[in-house]
Amino acid sequence: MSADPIDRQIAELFANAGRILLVSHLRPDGDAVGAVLGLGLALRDAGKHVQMVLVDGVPSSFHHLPGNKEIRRKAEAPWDLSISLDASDLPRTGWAFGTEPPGLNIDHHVTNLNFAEVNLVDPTAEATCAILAERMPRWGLSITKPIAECLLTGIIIDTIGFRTSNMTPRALRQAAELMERGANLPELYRLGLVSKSYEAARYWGCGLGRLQNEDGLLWTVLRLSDRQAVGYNGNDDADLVNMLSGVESDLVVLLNEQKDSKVKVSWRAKPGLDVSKLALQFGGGGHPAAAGADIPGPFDEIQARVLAETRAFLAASRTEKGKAG
Ligand SMILES: [Mn+2]
Repeated sequence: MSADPIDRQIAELFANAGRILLVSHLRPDGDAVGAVLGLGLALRDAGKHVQMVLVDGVPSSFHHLPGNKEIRRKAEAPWDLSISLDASDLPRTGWAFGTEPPGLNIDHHVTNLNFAEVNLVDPTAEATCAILAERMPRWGLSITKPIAECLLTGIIIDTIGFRTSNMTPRALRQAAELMERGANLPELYRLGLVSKSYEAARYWGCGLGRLQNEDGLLWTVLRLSDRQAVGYNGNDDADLVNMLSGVESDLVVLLNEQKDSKVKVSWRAKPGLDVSKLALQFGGGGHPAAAGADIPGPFDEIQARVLAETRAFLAASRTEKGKAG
């Protein structure tokens, strides 16, 4: 058994709850879907009544994951324990719990606000699913094949296929263990990360056609009209920003227009820059190498503000580096 007191605390929370609500963040990625399903299915196997909620539903690239059809967009009271997964603050969950803070918060974002009664936040973990893969056995939960498939998907997606700068041997060992439990790595990798629809490829084309390079700052925009023009059904960027992070640059910014006059901004940086600080300035959060924010307001105004702040951030970090070097 583990010596970490929080593991005992979490096992106790589970023991004392019959009805458990699990929620993750808006515009869910593979780590969000994988964490809700992985922990949700395990708690159900342990005899709990489980509700799994994603306010924006499950994106089509994760429709192959076991149990995904049971995920609802709205929570139904009552529940004895509510759990937030992979979300650094309460608004990020789409207020799925109402305004009450949840009982438990499990996350790996360095910007997490520790907003729950019990908080398990490990910024050294590559994915929330990696935290779960490591600790679920300590909480008395078994990782069956379907659960291993969900958790491995979260690790694959958040590490963009084991290649982000925060990768550790620990995550590779966890992935190996999940494979030993029956998860098919090449298949989950292909379905979750590589495979894209024709519409998604054309949607990329809209963003790629406008790509700008300002001395190492790479930026582009996706508009609502682009989605309509190419028939793309998602409300995300179809992973364009991750693709752009492979293009030579110091920093990548993608502005993605959303309904209800908001703009979803994503930053990607090469090692040595911490864009989570930039995202925090705009009310968002994330990791040093990958961060984002949802910013309300007119598109052009936000574009001007975000680009100005990002240019200033990059200039300041270059000056610092010049001094240090
Ligand atoms: Mn994550």
